[in-house]
Amino acid sequence: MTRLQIHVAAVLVTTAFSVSASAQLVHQYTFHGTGTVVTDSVGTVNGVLLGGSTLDGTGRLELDGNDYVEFPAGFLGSQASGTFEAWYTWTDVSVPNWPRIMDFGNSSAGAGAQGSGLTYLALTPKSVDSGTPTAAVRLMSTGSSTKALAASPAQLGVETHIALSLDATAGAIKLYIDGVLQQETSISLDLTSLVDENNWLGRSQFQGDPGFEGSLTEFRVYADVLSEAEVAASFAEGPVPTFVGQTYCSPSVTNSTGAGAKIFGIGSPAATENSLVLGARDLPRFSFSFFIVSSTQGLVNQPAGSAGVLCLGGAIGRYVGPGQIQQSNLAGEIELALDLTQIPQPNGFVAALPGDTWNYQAWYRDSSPSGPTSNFTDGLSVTFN
Ligand SMILES: [Ca+2]
Ligand SMILES: [Ca+2]
Repeated sequence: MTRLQIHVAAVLVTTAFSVSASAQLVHQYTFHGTGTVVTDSVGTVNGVLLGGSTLDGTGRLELDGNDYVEFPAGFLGSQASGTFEAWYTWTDVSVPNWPRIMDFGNSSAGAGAQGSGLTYLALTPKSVDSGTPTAAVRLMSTGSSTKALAASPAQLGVETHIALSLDATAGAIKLYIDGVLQQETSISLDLTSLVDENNWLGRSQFQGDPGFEGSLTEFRVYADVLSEAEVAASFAEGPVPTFVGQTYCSPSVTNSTGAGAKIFGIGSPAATENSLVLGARDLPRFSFSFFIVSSTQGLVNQPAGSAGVLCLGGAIGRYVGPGQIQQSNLAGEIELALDLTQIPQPNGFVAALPGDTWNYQAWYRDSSPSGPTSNFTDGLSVTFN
């Protein structure tokens, strides 16, 4: 399988995905699914989403400043060392000090409540110490915290990888940003000294700290210390992809497989990142297929003798350039990495701009008892930012 197919498979079946077979990944939260249960796709420790936010099926968790994820007390068990990594996007334009990406520990106010932090293992996009992303670790309730500071301020609105390792044997914490080691700081105690009573994403043990405003794409916990190379590889491989856009015109008309074919988008809705991949599944095996696109939605039943429904209107472009018409694979899937600067339209190519909405479908060949026919997936509407 290609890397994309592995990613897509991981998304579709919500299985674990990790770059390093040797690293002991013990918990992984990709934020796929819907509702308020944050599912552990490797271990069995689910979290619950509090504060009003709900998972929306995209694989990206939006936090509005008072939303947070709570994991059960005793999360870390007897683990002495470990690595914690997250992909986060911070969007708080007031750029306050000390919002938390994660904060595992306990507070003076007890279970479930913010007070004064007693012990904690925390990651923030900005500390007062440096104005940069910071790991702050305090493993006993007296004395000061141990910190590892990033070299540069967080970039607002940019997805960032942050990782913290605590090595009990070496007696050190390390902070990484986007796969690059920022600072190593000595520490004397290990994770068994942490009182992991309040284990939160997006919320601080301290009453006075701001909530986290932005989004989380993935959070992972390892039972061992990732090497610098492993952290760099994890950053390079990236999180399990996020679904992009909203499907509509669903379900599609059933085809010869007995199911209706489905379209999906993965990657980023940021026009400037130009990293949207379209996929279609539940196609007949080895059928010719291509994607179509329009800025307008429509609803035309059985156009030109097709068995399906055309869910686009207005000017409709077709992805039929070199390499774009495809034959579905054994699993009945196709995928196409789009060039958002080259959206085909009847009068030439146009570029996707922030604020634009484009609608997609896939058309495909199929067979029926009465002979060859064609069909369509459901529709996907993507608003770019
Ligand atoms: Ca995710
Ligand atoms: Ca809220």
